[in-house]
Amino acid sequence: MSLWRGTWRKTSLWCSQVSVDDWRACRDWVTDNGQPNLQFFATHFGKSKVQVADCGTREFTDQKRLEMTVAEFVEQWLGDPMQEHGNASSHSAMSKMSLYLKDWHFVKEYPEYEAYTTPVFFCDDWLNIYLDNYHMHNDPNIYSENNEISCSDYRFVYMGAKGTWTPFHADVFRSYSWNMKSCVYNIFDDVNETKISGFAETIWLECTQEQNEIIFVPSGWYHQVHNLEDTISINHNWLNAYNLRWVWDLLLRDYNEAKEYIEDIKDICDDFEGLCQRNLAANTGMNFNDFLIFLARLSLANYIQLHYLARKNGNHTWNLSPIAQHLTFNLASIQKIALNIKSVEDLTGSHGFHLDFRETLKDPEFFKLCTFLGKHMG
Ligand SMILES: O=C(O)CCC(=O)C(=O)O
Repeated sequence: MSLWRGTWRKTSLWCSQVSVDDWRACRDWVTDNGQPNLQFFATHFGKSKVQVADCGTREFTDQKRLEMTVAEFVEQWLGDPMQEHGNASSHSAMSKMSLYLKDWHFVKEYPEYEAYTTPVFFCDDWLNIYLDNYHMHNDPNIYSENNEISCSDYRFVYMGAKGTWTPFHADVFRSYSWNMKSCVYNIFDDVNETKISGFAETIWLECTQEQNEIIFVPSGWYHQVHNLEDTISINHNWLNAYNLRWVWDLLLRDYNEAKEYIEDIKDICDDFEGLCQRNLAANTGMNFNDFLIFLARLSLANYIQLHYLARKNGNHTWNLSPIAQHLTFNLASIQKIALNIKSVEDLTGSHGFHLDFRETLKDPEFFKLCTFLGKHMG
């Protein structure tokens, strides 16, 4: 994997060997000689519909995506000499492709299977616990089945043969990501000054990720991945109090871009602001309203946990405990962003939002959100 960052940030990259011996993913998904156990996937999860990238065909900044079942994907992989040996020799159009199964919402689809447990460092994950209880989009006009599947959570499985790859990108919502390889290696591709402006001032990091190692990618770090061996990996994107600010900065930037892009139809548009927000949701994955409701529900959940802690430990020092400090920090971070949002003129004027706290408190999904938050706080 190679990572790029501007010189203005100080966060670092690390790999860690975690104890994964008890993960079903490490037992069931890998053969005794360390290869992906493709037959296991075809037999147990063959009917799942998945997104597969054709690594040989670029589409905008990503790769062309196809939809197929896991059984079809495995069949292509096993029947395709290019997938097996990393060099093309077949005549069919399909076999010239280098297919990479991506963004499979495996945990969402097979919750009972319990393929792995999220390592403790990555459990403070507001994005996925939120999406376990709510849809990201609050506006029914934005809701579409496909969209809801693609943003139903950010816990993914990837599978690809040697030679498959992921182009240079920064992650969705500028979230953190962690990535664990069951069997894999990564290395960096040809990215240079002609492709990325400011490249000369950047710092490049390059590493080979071995089997069972985890990589943490900080918010906003551009990276790309090349599989040097046949690979299965688990990837999560997540947000918490430490990187929320990145989301707001991204939303604001993308909103301004979306607005500028359709500025010329402003006068003939009945609901120009609504259109900007719909485009923002479609392109970035959430809009201002989605983000505000996310923040409001999480601040309330953090507040309730803090309140619960205060009542449980009635002494004067309860607020000095690490959990209380963490919850207070969470609330302070949300407040900081909320104040920043308030200061954006357009938003406060024309884009108020409404969340009924009384109704929220009665909502069983909100109760679950609070419970998850409490559980992850330890
Ligand atoms: O493993 C891959 O191919 C891509 C993973 C990635 O870039 C990510 O999780 O952000």
